[in-house]
Amino acid sequence: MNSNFVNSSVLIIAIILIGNFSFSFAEEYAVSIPFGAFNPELNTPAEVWYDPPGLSVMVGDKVTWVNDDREGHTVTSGEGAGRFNWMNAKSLGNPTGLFDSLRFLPGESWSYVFEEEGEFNYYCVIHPWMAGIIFVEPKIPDYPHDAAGNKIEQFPIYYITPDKTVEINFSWDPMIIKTHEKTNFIYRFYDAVNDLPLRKLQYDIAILQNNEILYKVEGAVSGAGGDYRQWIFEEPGPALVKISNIKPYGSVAETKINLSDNAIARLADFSVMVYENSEKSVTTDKIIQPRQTFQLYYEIAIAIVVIPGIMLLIAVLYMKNKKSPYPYQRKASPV
Ligand SMILES: [Cu+2]
Repeated sequence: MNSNFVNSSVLIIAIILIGNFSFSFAEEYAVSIPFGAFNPELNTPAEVWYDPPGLSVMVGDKVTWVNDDREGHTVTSGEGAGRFNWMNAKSLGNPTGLFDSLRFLPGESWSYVFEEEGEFNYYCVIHPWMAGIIFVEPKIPDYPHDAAGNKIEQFPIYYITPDKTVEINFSWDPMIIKTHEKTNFIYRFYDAVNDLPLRKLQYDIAILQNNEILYKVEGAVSGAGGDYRQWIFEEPGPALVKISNIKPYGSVAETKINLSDNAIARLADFSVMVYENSEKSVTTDKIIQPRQTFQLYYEIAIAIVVIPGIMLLIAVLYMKNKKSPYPYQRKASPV
């Protein structure tokens, strides 16, 4: 083995390691421009204009479009014309100016890094029927955090109420909250002075989002001094779990501290962030399917075979009824 080879191997390994290190938080995706995308006709060999036509990525991810067709294409942010609008010369598409690959040839590719969340339509300015969409979702931290994105260093959270009487241990599971998925809010109450579990307590718990109370109930703990609530969020965005009005349940709380006086300052707000669950959100209605050959044949088949068949059946039944003017008499005759 010569030293040149060894040196270049080391260099390559170093590049790979550095590369992996610096890109470890961003994913890379590929979108193919399939053969036939240049052809706007219904029997185009392209199943989709861009493959996949809709793609979900996260902020910071890189998407590379590869031209597998036989003509040059562009990836231009904005709304395409649609096949039929283009055919009627009504539209050539509307670029937004956010990104534009300009024309790239068969075998070539073009990349773009999405730095903002949102939905980004794109199309080809040369063939304005070609359209695709990229859904860019916020980067989800892999650690527990509040609604502002602040990292929670100690989880469960140890929180002491403003009146310094009650400590609440509060956590949620799973740690990253997503829409359409069960979240458990788990909490325990402790005597903040003596660090003993508080049993026989009652409290109010509410879940709020977008200035709306999603859930509110009066809870009570006994036994282990803990409780939990299960919730499924429908909408992404910041949410708040409010525990308030903590007071003894019944006459006496099993504690050395006095919880019988004013409970107004005995409260806690825990903010959380709810993320869009991309696996469960339906985006298929936004996905464009160019190839309609099969569907067209199917519709023609209905027109040629099924409709005349039904008409024939109706005609036969009608004739049958005409032939028997006295159906009730005939039915009665065998007696
Ligand atoms: Cu094109």
